[in-house]
Amino acid sequence: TAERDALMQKSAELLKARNAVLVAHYYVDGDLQDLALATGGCVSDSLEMARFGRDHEAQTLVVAGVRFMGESAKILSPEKTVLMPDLEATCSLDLGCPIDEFSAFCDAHPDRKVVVYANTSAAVKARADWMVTSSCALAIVNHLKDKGEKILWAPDRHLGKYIQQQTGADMLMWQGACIVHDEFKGLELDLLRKQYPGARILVHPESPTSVVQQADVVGSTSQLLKAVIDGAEGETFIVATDNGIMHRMRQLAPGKTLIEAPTAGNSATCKSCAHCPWMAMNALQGVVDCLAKGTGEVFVDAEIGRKAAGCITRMLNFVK
Ligand code: CIZ
Ligand code: SF4
Repeated sequence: TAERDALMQKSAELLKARNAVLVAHYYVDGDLQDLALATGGCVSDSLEMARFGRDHEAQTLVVAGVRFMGESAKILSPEKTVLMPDLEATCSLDLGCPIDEFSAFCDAHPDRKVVVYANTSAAVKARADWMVTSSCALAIVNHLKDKGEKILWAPDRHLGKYIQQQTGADMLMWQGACIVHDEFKGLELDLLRKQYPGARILVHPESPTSVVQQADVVGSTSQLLKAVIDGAEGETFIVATDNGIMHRMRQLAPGKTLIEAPTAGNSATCKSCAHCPWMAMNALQGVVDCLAKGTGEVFVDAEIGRKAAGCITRMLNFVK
């Protein structure tokens, strides 16, 4: 529409005028993803977003995603200005792992290495030994297991269980979940699979075990995207992750058929159920507002940021 085009243009002008770059997650609105790519920014998962923001020369980072992504950007680049289209955009994993309770849990198990998922607050990361994302969690947990370490894992219980099964590591688990991925249904997926016998099943490991068990590929958003791109021409995929990713999948793999994995009730064809309400808070108007008015600035306490940087940097050095 004309309104959308005007907002796109206004955003692009402001990004340039403010020496800012847009760093967007695969789950945000397709317009924001397109804007990021058209203006020299990136569309990616939380691992790549962190790296991209750290390495980019722009003085201002606009992070379209959820709160912990803005915080990680600020932690890695304390000298940069980090803005978000909507600071209220959070995550059920972050909300479900408050620092006081988490810290007490860690204190009760001093013999364990504390490994936290990226989807946590800066304070939780500051209490951890390692941060991981779903792209590198298996490799890092394997590394710790090989060193004979026992692990305290937080906060996603499904991802934790998957990694424990794959690695055989000794993992004590926080019981958090992603409200989006937790809704994928194993029984309905099984029915859908029978309707599309040739389809390959792609699953993000924040999904329940009954769904992960049916996967041909289990992986992070970027790994699932790669599986679609690498697939045969005309191949069909059933995708169990936030449906925001469909935008980029369709752009990069136009010849493939993509079907959303079922979420609610008995419907095997439930549409648009799996979308994160916090990712959805990111809008073009928010990009314009934060750049024009300086709203949505992310601040992280300096001492917490310094400690959290240690565990994020440990991961980035491990994966490079
Ligand atoms: O579900 C999320 O928030 C994901 C997949 C984050 C990430 O690692 O990109
Ligand atoms: Fe958090 Fe799930 Fe939303 Fe990702 S999709 S931000 S894990 S609630």
